[in-house]
Amino acid sequence: MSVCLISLGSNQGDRQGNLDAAATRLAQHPQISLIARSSWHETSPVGGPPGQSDFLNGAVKLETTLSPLELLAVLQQIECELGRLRAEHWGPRSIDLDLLLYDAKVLNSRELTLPHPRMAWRRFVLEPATEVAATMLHPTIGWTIARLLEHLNRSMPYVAITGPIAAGKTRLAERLAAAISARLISERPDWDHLETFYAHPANHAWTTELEFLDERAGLLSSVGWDKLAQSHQECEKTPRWDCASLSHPTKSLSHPTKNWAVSDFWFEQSAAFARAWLPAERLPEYMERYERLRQTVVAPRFVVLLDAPADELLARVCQRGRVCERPLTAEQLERIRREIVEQVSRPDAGPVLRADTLDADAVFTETLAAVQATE
Ligand code: PH2
Ligand code: MG
Ligand code: MG
Repeated sequence: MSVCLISLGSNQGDRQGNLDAAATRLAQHPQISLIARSSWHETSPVGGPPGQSDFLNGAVKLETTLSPLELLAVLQQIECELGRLRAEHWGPRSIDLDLLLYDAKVLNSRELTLPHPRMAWRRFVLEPATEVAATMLHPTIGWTIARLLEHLNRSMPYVAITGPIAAGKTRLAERLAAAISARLISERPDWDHLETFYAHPANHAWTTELEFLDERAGLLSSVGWDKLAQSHQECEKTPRWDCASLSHPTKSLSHPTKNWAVSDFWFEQSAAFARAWLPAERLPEYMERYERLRQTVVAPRFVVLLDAPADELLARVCQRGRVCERPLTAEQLERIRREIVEQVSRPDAGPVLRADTLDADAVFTETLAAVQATE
């Protein structure tokens, strides 16, 4: 028997009737036994077209002898029987059944991604899920469902954007900051130093990596964020989102988002760059300093990983024409890319939105929806 966690959502027709009917049909399936059912939560729509009605969301925990794909087929069958028409992406639906967790299975296939790729920062998923599966583990993040929800509640309203060189981190950070009136935390590399470094990486890696590390630690020092946290809590009392402006992402949002911060780097990416550039014998000394500084920086609510193949990165490096970056090779870019992907895959990285797409608009929309889902 496998233990599974399912989320349910409805914002069309008889919402409560739809959720009840879906839960009943699951319970009646010969190869499924329902273990627990959450209460139904009224939630604001996240993402999708403007003017959608509020959702009713819930979660169920079940045991089954069905395989992941068989269970997915059962969920789709029930959606279909309850009148789900697949139309617009993130559009209104009479019923949506999402497979969040199947034991501790990790799967990336065309039909199914496990765990559900967006579950870790969605309040409308985690609040009901905590009622039925507080102690279930998210297999890649390594946190329980209850801890993921606690992280949403306790972390600063802060998004860190990471990725290899020329992935588009600064562009996304600026665009997001403008859309939600967030404070932009931007690193300002010393281009002259970088030019010397890229010309002879072996000679200058130590000072360069320490400069990046210290600058990031300074920018993210938890000193000064306490006041921000307070004003954010006060803001919670006022309406959260201006839905009209959300559907036009170029307009800025008026409300609580003014307390968000966005950085065009992630503190932990320093360790990935250090592994890529430093000689192995200097790494322990670097890591000692890194671990000490890590205790002093603010942790993001979630990280956005911008990824692209090395040859695409190289093309963009050439295109943007920074003199200092000319010596960079595809091999070096690939090494950095690999180390960053490895870093975000570590259990202590917290929730990560992976954006493997080259479509900047799609990544922006996805990131904006993620910010909204945490609120
Ligand atoms: N589902 C979505 C997109 N947005 N918002 C809320 N509040 N509840 C949902 O279930 C939901 C959503 C995609 O499935
Ligand atoms: Mg869904
Ligand atoms: Mg779905």
